[in-house]
Amino acid sequence: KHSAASVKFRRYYRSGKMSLEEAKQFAAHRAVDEYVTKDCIFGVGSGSTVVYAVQRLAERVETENLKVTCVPTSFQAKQLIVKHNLTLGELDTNPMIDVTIDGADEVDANMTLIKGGGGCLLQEKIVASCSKKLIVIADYTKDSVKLGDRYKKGIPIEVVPMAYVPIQNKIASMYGGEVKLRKAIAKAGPVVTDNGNFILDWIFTNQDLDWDKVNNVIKMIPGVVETGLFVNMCEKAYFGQPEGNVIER
Ligand code: ABF
Repeated sequence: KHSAASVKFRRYYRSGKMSLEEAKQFAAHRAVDEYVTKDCIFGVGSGSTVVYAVQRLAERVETENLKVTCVPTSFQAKQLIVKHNLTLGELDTNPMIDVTIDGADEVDANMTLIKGGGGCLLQEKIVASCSKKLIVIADYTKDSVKLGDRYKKGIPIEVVPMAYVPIQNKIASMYGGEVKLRKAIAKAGPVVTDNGNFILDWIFTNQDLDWDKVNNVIKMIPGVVETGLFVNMCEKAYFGQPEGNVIER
């Protein structure tokens, strides 16, 4: 039996009036308008939701004549900055970032994130760690209670290529689940990140792990470069909703 609200949503959704993309756009615009209020150093995340944030930022820079320097978190982010004629910066010259807006694959009740579905987690975490605030923007499908409720592709882990097999074995033996080498779509070869590393996706089974502890243990395995677990890093998350509103937490 479907609730009245979900019947309404289905009809609304089927009407084509409201797409997932619009939900992302609502969240992105809200975040930029709330957190970019003056000249600043701005961290640009990766993924599809951030595209709407950069579009909004470019509009605001133009109309309000804002001085914003944008630090990318991936080749894709860099291209986005250049495409919108925004000022490109980097950590060498801008090691302290005022606010970073980025996407996520899942956000749990404690604001722990899974990131890296797009393979950009290393630079995303570095830039986030240099930012006074990390703001996450997403559509409603990312808003979970526990990690793994919705996102089933596992926690991405960036590793040095020569060590991927022993790391796979160690994670599986410590925590169970399945640890897969991420393959490039339609090709036999592995995905290689902007940093020349491989990605392992750890499909975990136990959703009640202490993710802060897990993150630290996995990071200590020689050959692990970074994990897609962002623990205690996210200041606020905006989730675009099918009805066009935005839930923030
Ligand atoms: C990036 O955006 C990644 O960390 C994450 O996997 C991805 C989410 O992509 P999208 O915004 O397209 O859902 O930040």
